[in-house]
Amino acid sequence: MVKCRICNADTELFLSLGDMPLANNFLNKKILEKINKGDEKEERYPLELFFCNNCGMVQIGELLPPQKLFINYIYLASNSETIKSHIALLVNRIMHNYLTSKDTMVVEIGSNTGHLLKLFKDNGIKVLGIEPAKNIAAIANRNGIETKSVFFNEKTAELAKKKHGMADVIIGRHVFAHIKDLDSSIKGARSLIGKNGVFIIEIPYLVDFLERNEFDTVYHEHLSYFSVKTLKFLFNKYDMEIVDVERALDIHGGSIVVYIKNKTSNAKISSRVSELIKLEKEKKLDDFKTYVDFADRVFKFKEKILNVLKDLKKQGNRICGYGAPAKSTTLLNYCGIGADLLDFVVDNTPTKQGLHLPGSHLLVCSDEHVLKKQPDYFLLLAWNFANEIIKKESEYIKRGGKFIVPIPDIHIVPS
Ligand code: DWN
Repeated sequence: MVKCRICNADTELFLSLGDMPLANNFLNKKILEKINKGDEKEERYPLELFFCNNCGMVQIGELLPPQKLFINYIYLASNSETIKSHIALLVNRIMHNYLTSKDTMVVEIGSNTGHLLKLFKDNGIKVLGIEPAKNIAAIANRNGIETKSVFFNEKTAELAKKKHGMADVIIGRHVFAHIKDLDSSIKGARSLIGKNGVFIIEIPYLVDFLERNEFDTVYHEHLSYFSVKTLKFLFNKYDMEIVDVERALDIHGGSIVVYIKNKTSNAKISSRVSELIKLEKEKKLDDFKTYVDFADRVFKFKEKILNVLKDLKKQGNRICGYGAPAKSTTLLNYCGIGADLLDFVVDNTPTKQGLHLPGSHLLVCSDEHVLKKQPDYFLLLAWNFANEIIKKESEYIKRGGKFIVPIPDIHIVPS
């Protein structure tokens, strides 16, 4: 029985995606040869989703050691226009609403290459990055963004406070759902922001996850899948409260930006908090049947996408994958999509090019191959950037190319 990570009640299994490789564990040629010869085995772990009827928490069952997942990380913060404009807006909003004086400090958890902190630093604000991936922290420090290569927890928060003082803002974008030791991290944030600081987390939103059938965003890095109601319950245990929340509908499949303060701050609570909790009730997020229906749609998706791809292949079309996101590992491996259907994938991340995807072992090529190879179809694995990518690849489309967009519903662009 899997116990709830927040309230320790029994949870119920509603989706099993099978034994899955680690989403960002891309393989180099040498390792792939060893695996193909049988000299090495590719790690796979059960990937299952559970629901807690008591507090509404949705979580995976297999909690792997963070050291295994994040010490040497391949994901470079997105260089997409969609994310860049979102971050610029978010930083402006934070500076306007929460950073009243110049003599302030912003700490980012999971700061990656320091791209977000740079925006604060360029405005004269003291910044500190916390990034456990040593390879990525090194890039941030080379970029002049002071970054500690540690996991954020109560201990490292105290060290940061001793050395740099209190933080007016702690921000974590798409990292809170990855945290295994929630207790220590929340206690660390509570202590570091003190009475008047704010803890800001941006996370995928459970309403969007369910409504848009985003099953492929389930992988071992993503331990938790939060509603506002569950977050409110969680932070209340630490005498903290959600003072505001904003939806970011086109970010990573639909996210929420949640602003949390210590209750001692007596901050005004935005009505947006209760409005989203009401929306979650209307969407029946407290009803197990909602999750069973979601799982049913996932089963049906697998059959549908395979039929679409097999029919196109039978008609003689060449199909490749577009984007090598972590979620492509779940989608391709759960649906059994491999070299029989896709020739290769393209991706504009230098650290991924030349490597092979986990499980499917498809080769990741640079996006110069889009026009060089001009396949008849691309399966858009980075569907969360569909608008941006389809706009960018106008020449490919002009030459007759088409995109199969799998999520939220399978459709072909241009139709
Ligand atoms: O939570 C996480 C999310 C936020 O980011 C992390 N666990 C890991 C990562 O997940 P992901 O790999 O699914 O993230 P992205 O940003 O959705 O990945 C998009 C992929 O597509 C990247 O590898 C870059 C690539 N891409 C591309 O090749 N051409 C993206 C764009 C916009 C493009 O034009």
